[in-house]
Amino acid sequence: MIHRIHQEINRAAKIALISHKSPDGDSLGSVAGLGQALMETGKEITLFTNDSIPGKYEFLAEQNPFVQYKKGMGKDLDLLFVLDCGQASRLDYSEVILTEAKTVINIDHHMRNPNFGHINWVDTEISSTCELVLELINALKLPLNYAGATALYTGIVTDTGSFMYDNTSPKTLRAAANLLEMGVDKDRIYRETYQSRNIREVKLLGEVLKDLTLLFDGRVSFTSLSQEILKSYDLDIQAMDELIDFTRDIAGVEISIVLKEMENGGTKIGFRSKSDRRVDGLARSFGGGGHEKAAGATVKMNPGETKQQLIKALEELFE
Ligand SMILES: [Mn+2]
Repeated sequence: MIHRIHQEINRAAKIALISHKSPDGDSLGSVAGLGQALMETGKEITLFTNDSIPGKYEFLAEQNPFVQYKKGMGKDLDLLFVLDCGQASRLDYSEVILTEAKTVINIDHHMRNPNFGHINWVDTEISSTCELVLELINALKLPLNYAGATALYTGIVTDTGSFMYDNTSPKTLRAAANLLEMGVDKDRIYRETYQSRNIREVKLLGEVLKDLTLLFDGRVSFTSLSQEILKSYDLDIQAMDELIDFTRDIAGVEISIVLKEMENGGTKIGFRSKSDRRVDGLARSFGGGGHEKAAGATVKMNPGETKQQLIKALEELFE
């Protein structure tokens, strides 16, 4: 696998990397991490995003030359890396780039990634795409600079819930330790990622939690965020991502679900689990996907209807 990727890199003059829509730390981190390492090879490298970068990752945007992808920009690419993208549709309007680039390499850690690339390196056991990318960088002996190391550390920290989730392995901690030895400023990463909340987000949290409901004998928590409330706090749908972790952490809760109303009236569903009950299958039955303990889906129904459908699906799960 690594040999084939190496061959493709050697053969290519123009290379790009792209993240998924609503980018998270792992998605931006893996694009920037591998991108920075490849930039050192002297080839022409472009780091694409296809969505706005959330404020908490602004520090990554300062250190890395991200470019918002527009249709046609992938036309003369020899090689495209799609990173942390569990399915092609997660590329949203940028999905067309898969046909623009000559060769596509898909590197990911999501369950049931359909291997949409010409070359596919999918490891569902690993903590994060960033950990996988670090493995690749080390195997190819590519140089990793400060910005690249910072980006990879950010992805590992965010995808492991700061090394709390069970996807954290001894290898993950060794990878993180290697990055710290390279001089990564972990304090700044924590401050930017977790400790730079907008006061409106915190106030919104207070209001939303008032309507938190527990179902299935307290084992499932539901919280909803309407467009109306988001607008009244002048926030967008990416606001308060941590709400779902907060409600997962209630004693007795096994699965937490957050329903966010989208501007088009549909619903973005987030799932988290802290028990053996997996949420990836649940997300898949609503057209989404993800990991055993963290998954998501987007549906056309409004949050009220979505909740009713989810309750039906959960009744089967808890039978
Ligand atoms: Mn990831």
